[in-house]
Amino acid sequence: MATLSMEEAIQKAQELVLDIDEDGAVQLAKDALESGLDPVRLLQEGFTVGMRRAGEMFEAEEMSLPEMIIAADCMTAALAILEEALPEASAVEKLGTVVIGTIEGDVHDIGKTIVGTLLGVSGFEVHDLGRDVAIGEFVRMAQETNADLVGSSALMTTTMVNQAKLEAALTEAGIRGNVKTMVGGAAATQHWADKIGADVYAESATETVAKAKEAVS
Ligand code: B12
Repeated sequence: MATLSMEEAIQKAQELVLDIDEDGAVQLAKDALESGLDPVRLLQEGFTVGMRRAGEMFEAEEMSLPEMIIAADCMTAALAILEEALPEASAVEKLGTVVIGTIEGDVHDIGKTIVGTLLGVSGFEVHDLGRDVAIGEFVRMAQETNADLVGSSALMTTTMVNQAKLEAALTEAGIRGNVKTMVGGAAATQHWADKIGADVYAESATETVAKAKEAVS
């Protein structure tokens, strides 16, 4: 195998998602690791950018739903390989406890999983509730784990309203003062976070880690 450069790998990751080539995506992930490339950059600048482009193509009716499903499978398969190469948290001391999930009604979980994984390897104790998570489940888990941070992901305009409902539910349960909330996913913005009173908005997994550290410090 010829050694890959970071730029080549990023470019190839974007193309493979759009070509819906799962075997190619898996091979690229393996080759990139063998070449000693940064798995986080490959995820963020390569596969994620390709997935976003897939969404634009779907919206423009240049990609069908079944193709979008396979594109997502390509990214998930590559993620499974790259995840293993993420460095283990070096901090002996736990930075804080995070409850994270994709909000009720929404099944998009690739980005949320990357965020949860990166928070975990950065020293947070992460409770990933999965996707289409009932608002009450976020609240129950936050209470049970005495969470410092509660993060929700929303990718659709129809489901982002549930992030606002989560804010209200945490307040109603009397624990909003004890936790910081984080919102993300393609539907969320800084403006949305400000509007619903969420403490943190982040656009990417690395930005989430930086802001989560800041929020608990
Ligand atoms: C892949 C995908 C799917 C896959 C999901 C597979 C899976 N397991 O997740 C499948 C094919 C199943 C799917 C289904 C649907 N989808 Co879809 N999908 C996408 C697509 C193309 C990419 C999403 C993705 O994985 N991106 C890559 C990840 C890595 O990026 P990310 O999620 O943004 O995450 C990053 C950041 O946002 C941030 N982040 C993420 N979560 C969090 C959480 C916190 C707390 C923080 C701080 C940060 C953070 O960090 C992440 C890493 O950097 C998007 C397009 C887009 N622009 O997002 C459409 C998109 C979201 N889907 C869309 C639609 C309409 C649907 C369907 C309704 C289609 C249908 N007709 O059935 C269904 C929805 C079903 C449901 N109830 O949820 C629309 C939503 C439109 C809207 N504005 O509401 C989009 C925008 C496509 C489009 N342009 O039309 N989809």
